[in-house]
Amino acid sequence: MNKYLDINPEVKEAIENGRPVVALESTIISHGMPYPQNVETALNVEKIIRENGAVPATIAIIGGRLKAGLTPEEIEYFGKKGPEITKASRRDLAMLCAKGEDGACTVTTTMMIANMAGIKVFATGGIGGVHRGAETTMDISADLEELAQTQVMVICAGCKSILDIGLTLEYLETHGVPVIGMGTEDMPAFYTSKSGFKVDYKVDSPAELAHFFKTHIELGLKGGILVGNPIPDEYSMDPEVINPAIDKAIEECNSLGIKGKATTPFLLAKVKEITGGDSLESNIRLVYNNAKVAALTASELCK
Ligand code: PSU
Ligand code: MN
Repeated sequence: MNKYLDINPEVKEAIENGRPVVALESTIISHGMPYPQNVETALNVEKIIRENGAVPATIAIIGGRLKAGLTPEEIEYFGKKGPEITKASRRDLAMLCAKGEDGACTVTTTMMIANMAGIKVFATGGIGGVHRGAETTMDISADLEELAQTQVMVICAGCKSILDIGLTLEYLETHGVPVIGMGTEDMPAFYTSKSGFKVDYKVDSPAELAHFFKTHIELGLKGGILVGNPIPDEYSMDPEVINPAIDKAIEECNSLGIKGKATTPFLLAKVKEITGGDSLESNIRLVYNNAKVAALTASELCK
């Protein structure tokens, strides 16, 4: 085992006995939602995963140790410290371990650490992707590169239209990452169930998804797969409300000259500010929905 990795006892026991485990990220806790809703959501997500037959493993870096599985106290710590904790992508991993510091794991580092621990299924809200205007800024999330090289299934509610969803799908195609729709042929757009872009394949159940992923693994294909699980209708937002809010957030981001790793957290916070609590409620609900599908899929994968 990697000498920097700590797997929490319950998670370890599950992995060793071939029982289902679902990885969860910590950037969504410390950078994606305000306190205390972030802690409440993270704990509820773990509960939903248990109720659906799997063991949750929230992933983070604490004092330079890579943690697969956090205690409720550690989740509280990440939620309370919030954006003060370094947002950790692939490039940050070695330095955080070398210095013995904390890091909030993005989709990228969660995939990396899940893979080190032997966890194959990961649930989150949204992934990073190709930003609008990337033709000139070259702002493309490391999440896409990680999907291209690490064999973990990521279940999300699609990408937010803070990104260029069409270009994000083109990038994934180039890198050979299959994009699967859970019960849909449309790539979901996070707050809404349809982006207007097609996924590569549609599946209709966690069993079908697990069968597909098992085949991907048995073929020895190196990268991950991306699953777009649409937000339930009752929680989806009105495009006429969310789209102008996103446009306004991007405008502000550009005029303030915000760049690099600060871009995504700024846009997420701005959209929330403009739409009030509505987008936060939708965000929380879609994460719950992804957690359930992930737990059921992980269970099927273990059969
Ligand atoms: N998109 C969301 N919510 C999030 C993120 C993205 O809708 O919380 C977070 C995830 O942790 C994701 C990261 O991996 O932002 C991507 O950041 P960047 O675009 O800087 O790669
Ligand atoms: Mn970026």
